[in-house]
Amino acid sequence: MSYEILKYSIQEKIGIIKIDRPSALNALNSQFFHEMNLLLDEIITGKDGENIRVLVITGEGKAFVAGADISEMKDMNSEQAREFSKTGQSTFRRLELLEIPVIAAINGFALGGGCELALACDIRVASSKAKFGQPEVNLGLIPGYGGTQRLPRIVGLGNALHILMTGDMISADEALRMGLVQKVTEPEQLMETVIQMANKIASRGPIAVKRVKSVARQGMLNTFEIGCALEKERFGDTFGNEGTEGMHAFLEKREPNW
Ligand code: CO8
Repeated sequence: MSYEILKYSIQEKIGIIKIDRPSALNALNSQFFHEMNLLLDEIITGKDGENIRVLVITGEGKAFVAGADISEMKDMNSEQAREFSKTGQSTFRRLELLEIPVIAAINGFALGGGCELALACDIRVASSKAKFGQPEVNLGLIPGYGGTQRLPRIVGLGNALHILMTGDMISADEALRMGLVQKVTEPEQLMETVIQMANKIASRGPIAVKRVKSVARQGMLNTFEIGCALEKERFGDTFGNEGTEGMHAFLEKREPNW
């Protein structure tokens, strides 16, 4: 399927989504959400037999995403705004719940809905030129795609409220210091670094990788005891299949046959 805003390519086991609307700094409009949901359907069903192991999301030009599309939102009433928020929230939740890991390769501005998109990814790698922020309060708005909920969980309440209440942008290095991103690279090395990371993850036990994601994410939403009970179950599941093969391969000094 061809899309207007999203460019999708596959490099071996890595799917790469590029948001390609640089004239509006990749601002998120209804068309984006429509295409993203179609693409997620394709990825989940493994259409055309393409079973990717890691998904990467990046942006074209000087922005990752500079926010929700202000031109589209400016004349909405409350009901329409709630609908737009619901669409964004459910799309980002689908992304977050994908079984495979999702890495955000943040090439530039990640503001408002763009920062929220990055927050819904599992790992964030930023170009040193990237800038982060939740500038909604500058417009008299609040985040609507999960930012008020994910940001405090990722950077802690104080850091999150500072970002959410001032509307200020922070640099990639500040984002790294507070754990908002996991790595910062020179701009020209961003994609190479992310693809290398994705390839490394793709070379690990594919079922194990999916399981660490789901157990860690479910554990964050539950008590420690529930998380540990889930871990024990999934740990046990790895025996008799991928885990057994991985351990045998190690002892036999050969590559595992996943
Ligand atoms: N929406 C629509 N268009 C945008 C957006 C946006 N978020 N950001 C930039 N653009 C457009 C500009 O209007 C401009 O268009 P044109 O060339 O036609 O004038 C073009 O992109 C280039 O932008 P600039 O000329 O402003 O580029 P600069 O390099 O000078 O500045 C900035 C870059 C600092 C990123 C600046 O563009 C900016 O401040 N953008 C807005 C950032 C922002 O406020 N984002 C938050 C939006 S609100 C939001 O995301 C809420 C999410 C939850 C929604 C819930 C649903 C209801």
